[in-house]
Amino acid sequence: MFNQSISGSLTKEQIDFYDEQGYIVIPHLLSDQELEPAKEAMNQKVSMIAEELLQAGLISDKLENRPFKYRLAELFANLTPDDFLKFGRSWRDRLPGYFHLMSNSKILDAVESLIGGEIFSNPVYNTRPKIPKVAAGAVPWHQDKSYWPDANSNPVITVWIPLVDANEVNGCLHIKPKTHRTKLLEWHNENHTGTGYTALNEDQLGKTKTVALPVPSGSAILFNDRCLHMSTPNESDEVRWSVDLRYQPTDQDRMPSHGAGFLARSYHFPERVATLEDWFAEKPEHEE
Ligand SMILES: O=C(O)CCC(=O)C(=O)O
Repeated sequence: MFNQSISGSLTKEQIDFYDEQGYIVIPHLLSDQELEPAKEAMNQKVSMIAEELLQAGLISDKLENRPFKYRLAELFANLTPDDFLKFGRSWRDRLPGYFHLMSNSKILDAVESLIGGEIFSNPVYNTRPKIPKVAAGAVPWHQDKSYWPDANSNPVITVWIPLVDANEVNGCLHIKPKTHRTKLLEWHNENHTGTGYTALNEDQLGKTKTVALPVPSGSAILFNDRCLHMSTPNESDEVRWSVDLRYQPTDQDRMPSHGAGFLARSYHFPERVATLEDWFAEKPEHEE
């Protein structure tokens, strides 16, 4: 039941779960229609990659009519992991579809329940095309904060959204509940996939049981940046498409060394909420 004293869209039960466990799953938060602009951005990049592979003589067919779920996997089916990694293990393009997704009111409503209504969209957002047989798709155990250890920003909330059904075959997210109150653990950079992901050793993971989080497309998993998480390899024949977006209160370190984030929601200064044009110009706020 809607609780008048809580702003945003989460129920008290959901907020309590998040506070206690360090994460919350919101099944089917976004519809296919709401995911479409981001999918369009991903398709645009895939077409660019296909063109480059064709020009380089690595493929003979751009597979233009293959479905979103399969095309990128099939383009690289006979190529090497290095061929794939040339395009990056994750992507952070400034395409309109990503801005629209990061500004989606259903996402912001959920985040508002956890951090209030003055919301800054953190510069660290990723599109992850996890393709079969590329080891770099599997992300080792880590805390997101290991990527910004010196940032004075708290809390940073990751919103992880798959654009296909994510499951244990294609490499869904796994989490260690209740680890969000741990300190930042000493990490190392793994050295076998060519990605340099930050990683923790087995003996740093503690006794907390791992929870696998298979979720349908458009669901959201929100978690705190100290929460231990990882994802497994993609053993399917499809691409496990996902995005990870991040939000924090506006009065925190905006982490400019990671790029330009933007004011996504403000009740105090609604006129300062960034527009698409501001975002393209890397202006965190609208200035008029
Ligand atoms: O998408 C994945 O497989 C891993 C995501 C992740 O580690 C993150 O969002 O921090």
